[in-house]
This record gives sequence, structure tokens and C-alpha cells, in this order.
Amino acid sequence: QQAKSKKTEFTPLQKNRILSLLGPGEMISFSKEKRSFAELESTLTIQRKKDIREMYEDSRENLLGKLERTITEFFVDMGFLEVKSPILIPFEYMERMGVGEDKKLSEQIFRVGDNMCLRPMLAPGLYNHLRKFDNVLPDPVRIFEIGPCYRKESDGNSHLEEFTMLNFCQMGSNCTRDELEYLIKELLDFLGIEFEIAEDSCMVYGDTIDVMHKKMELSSAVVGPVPMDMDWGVDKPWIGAGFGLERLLKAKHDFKNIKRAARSESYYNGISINL
Ligand code: ATP
Ligand code: 9VF
Ligand code: MG
Repeated sequence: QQAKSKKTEFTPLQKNRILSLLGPGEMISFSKEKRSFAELESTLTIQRKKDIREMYEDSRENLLGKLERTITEFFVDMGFLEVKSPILIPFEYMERMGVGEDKKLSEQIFRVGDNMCLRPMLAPGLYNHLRKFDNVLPDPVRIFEIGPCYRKESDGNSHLEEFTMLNFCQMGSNCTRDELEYLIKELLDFLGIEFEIAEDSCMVYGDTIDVMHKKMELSSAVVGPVPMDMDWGVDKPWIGAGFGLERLLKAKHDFKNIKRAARSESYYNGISINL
């Protein structure tokens, strides 16, 4: 029967290998495929090597690095101060963020030694900077950070255990929902990514404004103040939003899996490098 239809049967392992070798926009119908596994693998491998060499000739820039630079330029131009706070933080910060009570998030934290952890979010560092800059910078205080965050995750297509967060925030005057939505729209229009606003809630902040691309959350945004501010020595209104850079890349390039956008030794700019 197989000889009659000339169709190739692929093992699950072979299917995964072929899928990993497809270009970001490419599709394949295994049920209609007539080429053998070896033929297909060799054709795709040649194409992907060509893709990587083209990237080398054209720009030599890494998508994740480039996106961080692009967003940094955007916020610096908008009057936000670029900050870089520690990635290795006291676990006590997370208890102060209220994740001690939020069982789900507290179980997702990578602990380091007895007292430290890898940050799962940028808020603690930003809280400390807002407090320190309150009597230094002009009103409203505008700051942002972009950098690695870590969470133990189980499910697939849009979650990484090591990802890159952007969190911008403003404290003082004009901290309205309109201003927050304006900044989100300016950013996503600048990046050329379509989005919709939805309402949600979370344990840490209560009500959130979620920014969605199709079914995927790009960002959770909050209009402060919130009761927790007291524990961080912050006593003014604020607005802020956290975005995942790999999710922005997944949306922009229509990657089927966020792994294509991650810090990785398997993909370069969304292209397999197991060639
Ligand atoms: P989700 O519900 O999708 O797990 P979250 O609501 O827990 O996400 P937030 O705490 O709101 O995530 O983090 C802000 C943003 O950081 C998210 O909107 C998302 O873009 C990004 N992000 C969060 N967790 C991950 C992850 N594990 N991998 C990649 N990006 C993430
Ligand atoms: C919204 C997502 C509390 C004034 C220092 C900044 C925000 C971002 C929510 C993020 C989080 N909050 N991952 O706070 O901008 O913290 O859950 Si501030
Ligand atoms: Mg969220």
C-alpha cells in the first residue's frame, strides 16, 4: 500500500527533526510528503545554512539583543531612565512582593543558597529605584529595565524558564490609565505588533490591564497605587507594565514555539543551528 501511494511514513522523532528544520514561516504536510526523510532533511539543512549565512552578510545582529536595543532607544527617547538592577536578589524581596502568600508563583522561584533567588520579575529592583530617585529626578519619575528573569514553568508554547522582561514605570503626576494605555500603544505601534487590551487580575497587584496578541499575553499592566507600596517606601501614584521580549518576538515573527526566540544553543534568530 505504501509503495502504491509513494507516501513516506515518518517516525515521531523524524517529524520533530523536520519541524525543527523548517523556517519560521514554513509548513509541511507529512501525509502528502513524497520525499524520504533523508532527502527532506538534506534539503532543509542546506536552506537553513543559507539563511544563517545571509544573516551574517546582512546584519550580524541577534534578534533578542536587537529588540532590547530598539526598546531601550524608544524609552530613553520618551524620557525614561534605563536601569540595570541585580538578577540575583534576596528571597526576602519576593516575600515583600507578596509571593509568599501566592503559592503558585512562590513555587516557581529558583532559589539560590539559603537567602537568595533568581528574580522572577523586575518590580523589586524598580521599587527600590523609584524610592531612591524620588527626591533626585524631576516629576514624574520615569524609569525602565530590560533583563533576564527566571520562573519554573511546566507548559509549552509561550513559557520559558529563562526569559527577558521589559518593565517600564512612571511615578508622580499623570499616572492615569489613559497615560499607561498611550505608552503601551506607542511602544507596540513602534514595534509593529498588533494587540488588544483585556481586563485580568493577579495575586500580586489585584486588577491588571492585560495586553493580548491573539490568545497570548504580551504584558500585564497596572495602575497604582497598591497597598504593598508602603512596604517598599513608595507613597505616590504610579503606572507600570511588564512585557516578555521573547513573546514580542514570537508575535512579530509568528514563531510557533517561543523557544525559537529564546536564549538558546538550538536556534539562532529563529533558525535551527543543529545543521
Ligand atoms: P502567564 O500567565 O502567561 O504565565 P504571567 O501573568 O504570570 O504570565 P507576568 O507576571 O504578568 O506573567 O509577567 C509579565 C510578562 O512577562 C508577561 O505578560 C509575559 O509577556 C512575560 N512572561 C511571564 N512569564 C513568562 C515566561 N515564563 N516565559 C516568557 N515570558 C514570560
Ligand atoms: C506591572 C508584571 C510596582 C511601580 C516598581 C512597577 C509594575 C507589571 C506586572 C510584572 C510583575 N507592575 N512581571 O510595577 O510595573 O511584577 O508581576 Si512598580
Ligand atoms: Mg500577567
